[in-house]
Amino acid sequence: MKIEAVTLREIHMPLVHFFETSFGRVHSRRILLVSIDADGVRGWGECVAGEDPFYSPEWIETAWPTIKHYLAPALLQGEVQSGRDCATLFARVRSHHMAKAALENAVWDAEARQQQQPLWKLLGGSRREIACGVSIGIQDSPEQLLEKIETELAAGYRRIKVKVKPGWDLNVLEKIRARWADILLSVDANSSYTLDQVEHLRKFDAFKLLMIEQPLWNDEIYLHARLQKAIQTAICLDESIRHSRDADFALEIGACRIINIKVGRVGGFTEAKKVHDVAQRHGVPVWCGGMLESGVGRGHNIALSTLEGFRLPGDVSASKRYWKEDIIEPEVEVRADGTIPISDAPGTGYQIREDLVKKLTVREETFRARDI
Ligand code: OSB
Ligand code: MG
Repeated sequence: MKIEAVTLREIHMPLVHFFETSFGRVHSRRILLVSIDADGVRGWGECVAGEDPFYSPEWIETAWPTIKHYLAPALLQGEVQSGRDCATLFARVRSHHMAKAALENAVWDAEARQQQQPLWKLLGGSRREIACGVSIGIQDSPEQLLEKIETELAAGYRRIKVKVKPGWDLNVLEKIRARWADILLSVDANSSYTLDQVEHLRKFDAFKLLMIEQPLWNDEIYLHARLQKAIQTAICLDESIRHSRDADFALEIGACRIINIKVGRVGGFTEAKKVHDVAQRHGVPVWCGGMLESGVGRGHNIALSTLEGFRLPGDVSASKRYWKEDIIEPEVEVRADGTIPISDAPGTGYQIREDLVKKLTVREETFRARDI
């Protein structure tokens, strides 16, 4: 594979509805897209770093220069045969997983298009449809949350996840369970509790949740094992799992019973597959997390979710829940039974609307092999 150019673009896309987690509310996304040109095909990747360093230390303003000064030059100078080679090439740069994933995934994307193969097959997937859940942020009122849940259930989604934080937790769960006693329900705390709140967290057990996602510190695994021993509800780790060694450690010490895989958080498809494999070895289910992606990242999440171990519905939902108009064609649609069918088309099966991307672009920079 001869990689001729790497292009970074920042696009702005307002969300249809704001999204609020324990660390803040976002109304509009600044999305960093990466494209690579190689042997006459173009591969796309999305950097899922946020507008702020609140979910993890990375944000859009660290990703851009990290790609510009380190990762893109490494890719343009290196001998890359496939997406699999990228992780080694980027290893000298510590962390910056979301920046690395954007580039690595663009290479996988290009490789799939070049080989006229579906990306999901290249990744080793087997599922012909994937199960979808939704992540619903903190709302202005519990009534607004119930309305949202009602809409998503009517659309067919198979699992409802609600964001929680101290002050927006047991009170809303009571209201949800009073109305829907049996739905598949989980919560995501995004690290908003501490271990001295174990008595409070034990009260979540009454609501028969599928899981509680990342209750404690974003950079902590051991104390989650202490918490998991003290509560019945299965813990799912998100922020804490940065790579497959974290996953192995967490499962060995019993820090969680489920793992959320986000390809950006772990640094690309290669590492995401490794996390998946570790979980499989431990007999633990994984599911695909979301980062409010545009169609580029969404298409990649769908491909990843076809791997066998993705046994629980992911935060992979329809484009229209986020965007008035997505940058892919067709948009991601979810069927009435809460699934997305997997296409046999080459690449992701979704085409990038380059005209629309161009219209939404607020900054753009291209790096070429000959400039280095
Ligand atoms: O913790 O899963 C999370 C969005 C931004 C940052 C962190 C998280 C989320 C979500 C959104 O839950 C999932 C989605 O893309 O719908
Ligand atoms: Mg989460």
